[in-house]
Amino acid sequence: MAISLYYFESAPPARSVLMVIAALVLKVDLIRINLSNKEQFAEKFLQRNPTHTVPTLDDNGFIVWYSHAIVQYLVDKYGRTDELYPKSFEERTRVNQMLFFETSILFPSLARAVRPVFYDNATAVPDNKIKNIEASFEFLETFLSVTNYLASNHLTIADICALSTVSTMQIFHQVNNVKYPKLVAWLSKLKSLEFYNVNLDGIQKFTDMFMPLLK
Ligand SMILES: N[C@@H](CCC(=O)N[C@@H](CS)C(=O)NCC(=O)O)C(=O)O
Repeated sequence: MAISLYYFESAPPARSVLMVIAALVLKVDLIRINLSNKEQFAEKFLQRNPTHTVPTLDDNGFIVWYSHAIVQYLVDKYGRTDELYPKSFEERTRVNQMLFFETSILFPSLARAVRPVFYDNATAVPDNKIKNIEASFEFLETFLSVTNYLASNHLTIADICALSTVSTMQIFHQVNNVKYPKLVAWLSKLKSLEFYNVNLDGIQKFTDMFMPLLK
């Protein structure tokens, strides 16, 4: 049996896992769950993940859902080194801290911005949602003035999870170079890495779905 990832390329959390898989050079079977067709509610998928979200990983029958838990698991189990998710207690805590920031502040500021457009017929991202995104950018800029990457001076899974979210925000709201020079530099450094290629298809599909809805 193999490792399977249930994904939808437009979903940023799924793209975080795709990028970590690419960074680890793992062989994983990709199973597309088309959220636009509500395939996540199929009984077979709900048995694997009752919360009906992508990404969901099936490693020879061991099921993990929630992108942050999946990337932690993949590096712990399959990483040739622990660099992306260090085992040292303090370093790992710093990475976990940033993963919690990603899941509780950064990603929700994206989700809350796009929801009115996708689901409530809004034709622009509401100003207060843009303000939340800007607040997230300010946090990221502050983190990056302490260390070169979000959780340490080297790349970790925290950077990759944040990258999928920020690169999606950039579709409709650019990161200002003057206000956030460190964040802009971090983005361009990460986008030059080889694993970033697997993010591009999803960014394009998200753009194709989202931008025509704006006036
Ligand atoms: N915190 C979760 C979020 C996953 C999530 O919300 N995925 C969305 C797509 S971005 C989804 O699958 N939505 C389908 C649904 O809720 O039915 C993670 O990191 O995996």
